[in-house]
Amino acid sequence: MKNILITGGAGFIGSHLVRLFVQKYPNYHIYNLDLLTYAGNLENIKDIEQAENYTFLNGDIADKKYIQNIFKTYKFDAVIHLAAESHVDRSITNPIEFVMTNVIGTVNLLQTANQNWKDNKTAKLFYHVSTDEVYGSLKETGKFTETTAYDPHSPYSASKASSDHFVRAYHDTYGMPVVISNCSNNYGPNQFPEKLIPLFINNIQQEKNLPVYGNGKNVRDWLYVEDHAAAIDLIFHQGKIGETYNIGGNNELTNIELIHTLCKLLDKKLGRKEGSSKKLITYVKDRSGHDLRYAIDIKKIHKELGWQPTLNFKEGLEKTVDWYLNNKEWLKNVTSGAYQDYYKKQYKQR
Ligand code: NAD
Ligand code: TDX
Repeated sequence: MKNILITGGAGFIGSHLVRLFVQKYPNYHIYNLDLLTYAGNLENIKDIEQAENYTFLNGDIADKKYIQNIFKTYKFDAVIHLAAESHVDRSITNPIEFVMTNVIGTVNLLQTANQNWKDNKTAKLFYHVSTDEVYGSLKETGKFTETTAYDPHSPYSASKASSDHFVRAYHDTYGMPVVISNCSNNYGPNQFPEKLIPLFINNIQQEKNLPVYGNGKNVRDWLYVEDHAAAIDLIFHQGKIGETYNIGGNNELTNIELIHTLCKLLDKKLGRKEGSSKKLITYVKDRSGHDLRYAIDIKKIHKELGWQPTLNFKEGLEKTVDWYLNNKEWLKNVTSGAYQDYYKKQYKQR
């Protein structure tokens, strides 16, 4: 029996990972620690909440006393750390929150794990889940590898870069058994509708404008969320201590290409005339510090661990759209209340 702490398991990627681990590993006990911020939602993991090998813990990763207590009580063998503030636009208006959770929270977890594991590090692991945004922005060619120099531009990516550095510092200084992965843009069910794909699915349904930042030519490399969870599973079990693995979808698209595909698909699914959703596209003021292009070289994880994406973008996008259309209640719940204020503030000057 292994006791595994997964942080951020009520969020988008975390909920898919918690489900995978609870169902696939009955001999692990999964402790899901989440503060349930605006982005955390227990509905995301409702189907597994009664499982015998699952416990939900409601707390803040930056709360020193709380984290010390749960480490003492549950004697974790491993941590898979996903809890974070994750939206770039919010980091531009509220950078301190990103420092508190992404930097202080991560160091607090590292420090507590290190204290608790210092006499016996055998079979322990601190797995830090990070992003490709730490590498900065690419021009038209080239891809991020594990040795690309860090060059973050947004408060979000700067906070994630900082947390990555602390994870490596704990490995180098204290011999903490760590592993890091840096992944490209995820999409799929349960993603909060502040991120491009679910935001636009929601707006198209409601026939609201689709606010495209700048000229729409920024490029992202999209990966279906379950493929990311599968990569984390593989790295957790077979990754080498102290190593970094890049994870990506081999699927680069300009935002406008993606948006056109999404519009066409939704016209079909909603039984609307072809071309009607496209009319909602509105070019708005660009995001400050907007990175032009992200692309991930997945050679290392492919060669060493045999991982590659399994879903192509067409299948993944269709599954995603179907999920949102079949879960209108979920979408309605998360877009009521505070979301309305966020939306007004974020998009009013654009
Ligand atoms: P998300 O915003 O959907 O979920 C984050 C979760 O963390 C939420 O459930 C929230 O309640 C929880 N949380 C926030 N602050 C907390 C705190 N102080 N203490 C405890 N819990 C807290 O994020 P996501 O998109 O699922 O991303 C998960 C992780 O993966 C993040 O670390 C992110 O940087 C990384 N990542 C995301 C993507 C992506 O495309 N979404 C890509 C690469 C890496
Ligand atoms: O309203 C919008 N209009 C728009 O044009 C929004 C919300 C986004 N965009 C653009 C900005 C980006 O070029 O779409 C692209 C994708 O934007 P986001 O969904 O905000 O994602 P991004 O900024 O690329 O970051 C994501 O990928 C890496 C996640 O939010 C991060 O958590 C992850 O680390």
